[in-house]
Amino acid sequence: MFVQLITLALAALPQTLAHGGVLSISIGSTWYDGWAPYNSPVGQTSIIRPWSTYNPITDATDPTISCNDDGTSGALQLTAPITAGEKITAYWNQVWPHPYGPMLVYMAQCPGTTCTGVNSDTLSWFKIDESGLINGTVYDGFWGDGLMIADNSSWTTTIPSTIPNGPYLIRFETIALHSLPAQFYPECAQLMVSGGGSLAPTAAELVKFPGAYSNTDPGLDIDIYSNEAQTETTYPIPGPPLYGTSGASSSPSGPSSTSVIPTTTISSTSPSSTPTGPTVPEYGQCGGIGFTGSTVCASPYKCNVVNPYYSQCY
Ligand SMILES: *[C@@H]1O[C@H](CO)[C@@H](O)[C@H](O)[C@H]1NC(C)=O
Ligand SMILES: *[C@@H]1O[C@H](CO)[C@@H](O)[C@H](O)[C@H]1NC(C)=O
Ligand SMILES: [Cu+2]
Repeated sequence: MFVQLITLALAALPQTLAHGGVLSISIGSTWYDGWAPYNSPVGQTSIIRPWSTYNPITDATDPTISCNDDGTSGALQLTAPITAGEKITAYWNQVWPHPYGPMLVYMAQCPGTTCTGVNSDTLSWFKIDESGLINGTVYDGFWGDGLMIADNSSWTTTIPSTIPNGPYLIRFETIALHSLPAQFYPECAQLMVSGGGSLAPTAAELVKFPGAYSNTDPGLDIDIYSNEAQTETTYPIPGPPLYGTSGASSSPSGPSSTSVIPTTTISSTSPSSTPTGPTVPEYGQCGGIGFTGSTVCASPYKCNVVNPYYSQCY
């Protein structure tokens, strides 16, 4: 009997260890302890919104998909100050177990003067960072999730320097594709942004959670172990276009268009000229540290910096 119980306990353990979430955050040299989902919520103080389970969300329309909970703030909810243009790092469980799938970071501005008391399901989110299939094939390639694991199971992103000042939620998400349905692991934190700009997200860049994803999206309904996956080298990252890439910058060659091209967009040097080398298809890699391939995107796509290791055509 005793042996059986131990066996049961050991059998149950890996399931818990196989999942998790964002356990802490750092901004510059300031460390913020996270929410502890398996402790009593009473007395917990964190900039991270309460979240309730290490288990993944597998239904893209689940009401908990905004922040892995019912959307409410904590009783003693904290907010971290951050300057637009500053970096913020989220830390997952060590070592994060799922290397296949994309990393995504969203923000949502809250109405009024604070996000405390604002349900995350009511907000409009824009994507500030994403990393999908970095190289190789869908079947055995290197993904954003793998980069997160390689970087101490953490993800560092930069608050866009152009977003308006105010209270925001930031939503860090890792999506795991090793089984279907896809597994969503989102957690959120409250920020107060200062030193920002005046480039509001466009309507095309804003989404709701739930709403942004469907389990039938090409990037979610994907069998990475299929025969096709073994030759597929592009991957459509779920969700809306990145903040700053649609709207203002889509009106080409207007008299003042150069002044509104966001800093995260690298225009190819001569967008309308015939490329001299091989071109990179939509969602293909076109730059990044250590990248030696073509940096010319097939028309009409542009090369966008996703992170220092990865630029992508879209
Ligand atoms: C894929 O990208 C990662 C991260 O940049 C790099 O470490 C790895 O060597 C690359 N692999 C190939 C086959 O290019
Ligand atoms: C790696 O992450 C842990 C938190 O999971 C943190 O305590 C540690 O300082 C990090 N190490 C480095 C080198 O950043
Ligand atoms: Cu898991």
